[in-house]
Amino acid sequence: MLNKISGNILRKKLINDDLFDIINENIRPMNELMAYYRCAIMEVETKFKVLNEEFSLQYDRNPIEGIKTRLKSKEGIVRKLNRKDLPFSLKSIEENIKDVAGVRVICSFPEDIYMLADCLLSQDDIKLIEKKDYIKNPKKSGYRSLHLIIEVPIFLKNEKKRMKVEVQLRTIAMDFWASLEHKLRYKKNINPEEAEIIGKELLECSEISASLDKRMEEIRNRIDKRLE
Ligand code: 0O2
Repeated sequence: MLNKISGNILRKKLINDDLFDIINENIRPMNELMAYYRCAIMEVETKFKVLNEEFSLQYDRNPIEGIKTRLKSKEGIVRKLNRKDLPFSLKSIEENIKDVAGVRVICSFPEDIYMLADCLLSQDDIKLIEKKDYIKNPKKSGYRSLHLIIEVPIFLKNEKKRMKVEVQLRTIAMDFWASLEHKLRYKKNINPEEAEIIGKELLECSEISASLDKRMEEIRNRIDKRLE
């Protein structure tokens, strides 16, 4: 009963114009920042679509099988700031959270990953911030992908803003593996022993899948040579 009364008093004290001002002051800039990240995703996605189109015209093949994009949720951003013990501010998000905007490019062959990364990074409006090559140096789990953190400009009414975007480039096989492994990572009801056994099996699968990628690429190159 006392809890209910004090709850009601607190509610009356909190729900006033000041509270709405606080919410508006903070929500609006956050929504604006998220919109800028969405624009940056569109810019990067278009760049890859243009490259795919050019290859399709010049070489009669598409190096890109698919592009997936995602904007990190506000909850995800807050959790990451908290995990890394970083300040909760828009400045801190822009400076420290490099994967708010994510673009995943799925290719058929490993060589295409490096070719596309080189093409993107040679564009004069793109700045490379960080590169992690989990194909040459796979993670302990067996995870493979090429990660690039880039900065891309977006052009607003009165200003140009440079936004960070995380680009993950991987083959269809690497993507297939990562989505299954991701399920294991986030399944809460698998006991540790079972998770270890599945983890070992997934590691083995990642090696089989990498060697399949390599063999398929060699076959593709042999076919291409014959057609020359
Ligand atoms: P989501 O929902 O996929 O975005 P950092 O961002 O640099 O502070 P970290 O861990 O060093 O953190 O980044 P890293 O390892 O370069 O890349 C993180 C992202 O890569 C993950 O995003 C996954 O998408 C992917 N990734 C990295 N390692 C693995 C792995 O072992 N298995 C799978 N399936 N994916 C992996 P998030 O943050 O997990 O979430």
